[in-house]
Amino acid sequence: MPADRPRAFSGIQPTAGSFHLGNYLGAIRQYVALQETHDAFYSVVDLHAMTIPQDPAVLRANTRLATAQLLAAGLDPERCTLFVQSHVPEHAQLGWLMNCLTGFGEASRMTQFKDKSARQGAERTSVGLFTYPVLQVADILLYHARHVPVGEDQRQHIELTRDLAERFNARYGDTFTVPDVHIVKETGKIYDLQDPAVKMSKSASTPKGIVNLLDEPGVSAKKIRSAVTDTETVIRFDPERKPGVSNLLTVYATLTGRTVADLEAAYEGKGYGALKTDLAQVVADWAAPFRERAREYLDDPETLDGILAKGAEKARTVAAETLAAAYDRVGLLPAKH
Ligand code: ATP
Ligand code: LTN
Repeated sequence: MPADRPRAFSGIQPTAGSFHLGNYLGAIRQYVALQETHDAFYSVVDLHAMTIPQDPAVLRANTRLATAQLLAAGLDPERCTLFVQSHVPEHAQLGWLMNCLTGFGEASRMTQFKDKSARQGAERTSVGLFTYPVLQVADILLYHARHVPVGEDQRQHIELTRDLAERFNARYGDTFTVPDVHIVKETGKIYDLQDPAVKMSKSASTPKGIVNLLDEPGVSAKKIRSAVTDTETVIRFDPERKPGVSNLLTVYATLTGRTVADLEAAYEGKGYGALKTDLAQVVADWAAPFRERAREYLDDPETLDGILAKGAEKARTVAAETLAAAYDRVGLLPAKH
């Protein structure tokens, strides 16, 4: 990988068996695109997944499953560095320094934490969930990432990353690259099929509201056909007044490469039923080879683990250097070997 390419970094949690359309269109698709133009690092962030209770065997299986899906979606280990977060201990180590740089009030303002902890209740919410955005900051800063491809829900965490990088640099001297958020406007927020006012989410959506990438085509088709729309009949992109239909048009356009205007013209005079049936087919056509490729990787855990081992080795080279510089800057006494 040419060294003059800007760095990109993103992480994705192995918290559910299957990724959903929001993950793919909002984030993973951008990972695939950026590996062509950037020196890209992508991590299956298993330490982040632990912020909510995980069954150990399921977490282990889901970590491989997440990796297989990223590869199936088009990540190429020759073009990017793909690794598991816990294989690179520097993430937790820099995370501690960042915890000590973050204000309690500042962390308390993270809206994703507020939403999730409100849903679970304070007693069942771990301190790990509270400091989760700070670990994310460490993930990004370790690689001097310039661009961080994510969905809209992550914007505040990237802003925190910028703030902490600037704070560290101001206090201890220039050490970290201040990253830019990379959110694609059209697909940064894909909505729940049953409630087009909220994002499609692994943890918050009802099963009917999510299209899982690994689901059988029949299951996804049924969900798409019962997507909530509105009482009109005209197929028009208008997120304010017609959020359900607009969401379907976004998914349709992105998966096919057609423009929304082209779709509006093609469906003029047709009903929502036709749009939904066709979209179900578009999703099925996209998902079939994806599922097949994911299955192939899962059937060959040695290859999968080999890819992750190589990725971790490459990631560690970069991460260790950054961590050493940060330790030095803050005044930790180096160990003598
Ligand atoms: P949860 O809602 O339980 O936090 P999630 O479904 O958001 O989980 P994550 O693993 O947190 O999944 O997200 C992985 C990536 O997918 C992130 O970059 C996130 O911004 C993006 N993403 C998640 N949901 C959507 C969505 N509905 N639309 C666009 N991007 C999304
Ligand atoms: N918090 C993110 C996952 C994540 C991430 C990162 C994203 C962890 N570390 C670093 C971008 C960069 C999420 O919940 N989707």
